[in-house]
Amino acid sequence: LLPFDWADPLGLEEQLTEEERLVRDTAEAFGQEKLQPRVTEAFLNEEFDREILREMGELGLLGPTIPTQYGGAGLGYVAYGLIARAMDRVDSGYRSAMSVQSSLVMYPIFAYGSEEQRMKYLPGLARGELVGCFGLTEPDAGSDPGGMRTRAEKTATGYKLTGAKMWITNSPIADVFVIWAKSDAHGGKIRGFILEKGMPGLTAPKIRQKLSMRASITGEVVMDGVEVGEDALLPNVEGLKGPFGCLNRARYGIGWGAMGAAEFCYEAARRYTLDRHQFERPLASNQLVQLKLANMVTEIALGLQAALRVGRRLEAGELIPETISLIKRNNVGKALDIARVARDMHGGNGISAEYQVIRHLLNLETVNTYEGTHDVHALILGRAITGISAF
Ligand code: TGC
Ligand code: FAD
Repeated sequence: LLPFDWADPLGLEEQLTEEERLVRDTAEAFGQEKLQPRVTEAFLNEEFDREILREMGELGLLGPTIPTQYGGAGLGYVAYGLIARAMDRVDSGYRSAMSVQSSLVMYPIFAYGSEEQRMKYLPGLARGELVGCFGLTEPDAGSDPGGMRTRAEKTATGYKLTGAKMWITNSPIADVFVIWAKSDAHGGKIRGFILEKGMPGLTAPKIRQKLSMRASITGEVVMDGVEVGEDALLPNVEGLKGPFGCLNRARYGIGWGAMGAAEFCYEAARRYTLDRHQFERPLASNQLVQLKLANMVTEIALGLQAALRVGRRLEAGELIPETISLIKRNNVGKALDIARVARDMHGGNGISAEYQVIRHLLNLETVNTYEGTHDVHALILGRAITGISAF
């Protein structure tokens, strides 16, 4: 008989390659040594330190699946997932910064961009010298991005963009804006455009007073007749499959990331209930407490195995979007439950920033909503199961 490993019961470790373990160790060390010491203040003060992206870039954590000739690390999807998990273990806001830059900005420029666009933007984004953002959601088009109002009108030399995007991670500090708009010149179809900071008519005001994701910066993107050249158009994709192609990658990363946040909460609850005594014995000696820890470790172990399976399929070129919905929805939902129970197990201390579980809980409320809400992913699965669209 082998002993039970409370931190890794199904042996994720032995399913990873040597290279993946190395990437994981680098990302975890960066998270614990560089991000963990500053996260509580950042969250309390509602601040994102832009230098974090440069630090991630130096370690090769940005655009890790992008080929090396464009500045990426040329790694597989499991390595990318392990980076997301390490960032989320500290704060979902830091994973957001990484996943927007990697999957929602670098990926579309790599997959849909011209060679000139790739060479112009990808190396700077990979180094974290440039910050990117991804504008799909609008004030009146969230779960239904096909209802967007942003328009690109043809001009003599390119396009003029008018509209507003809402809830855009990193927009107030972004240098590069990947914007999705309905283009008159393409029969009203959705097309992607690359805008740059400083263009006349382009502003990105910060959204203040968030009570979730406070260590991540979020803003609007307002486009008041922003004129761009023909070279701003992403030439190789048309329609909603453009943004969804990026979202597949980011949602997959969230499947791993949510498990990192959940692992933090589970480990904190385990440590706390072993250390704290009530009724002259450790809290962990109570059946109710052990049941909660057993539920946590079960969901985390299963969630990680599911994320690994989807990652290996992606690496084999097998992209089944509904399986990504399955892990995004389930792993975030379970992480949210785990964070709430961990908060409860910490008693009064559980509401203090010092113990951190409530920060994860608050963040996971956003993670449950962005990149497709929990219920929208149920409807994506429902459509695949029944053949009937219930949106
Ligand atoms: P539907 O008719 O289903 O599809 C329209 C076209 O898109 C294609 N498609 C996909 N392609 C690739 N991957 C996928 N996962 C795809 N899903 C759909 C589809 O084949 C079709 O192509 P074509 O060629 O026939 O035109 O579209 P619908 O309008 O009925 O949409 C339904 C629904 C609900 C699934 C979709 O709108 C949806 O997923 N809504 C959720 C919106 C969302 O996820 N927004 C995310 C915004 S970005 C964000 O939150 C970033 S947070 C970043 C951070 O900080 O981490
Ligand atoms: P709505 O679509 O209005 O949904 C409200 C509620 O109605 C939800 O519970 C939803 O599940 C439910 N609902 C909607 N339609 C149906 C239906 N047909 N059947 C049943 N229930 C339904 N977007 C970007 O483009 N880029 C970003 O970088 C980005 N970053 C974000 C960062 C943060 C901090 C947050 C909070 C959001 C971010 N988003 C971003 C936006 C995010 O993707 C949207 O908030 C999300 O897609 C939901 O859209 P909505 O807020 O308009 O909610």
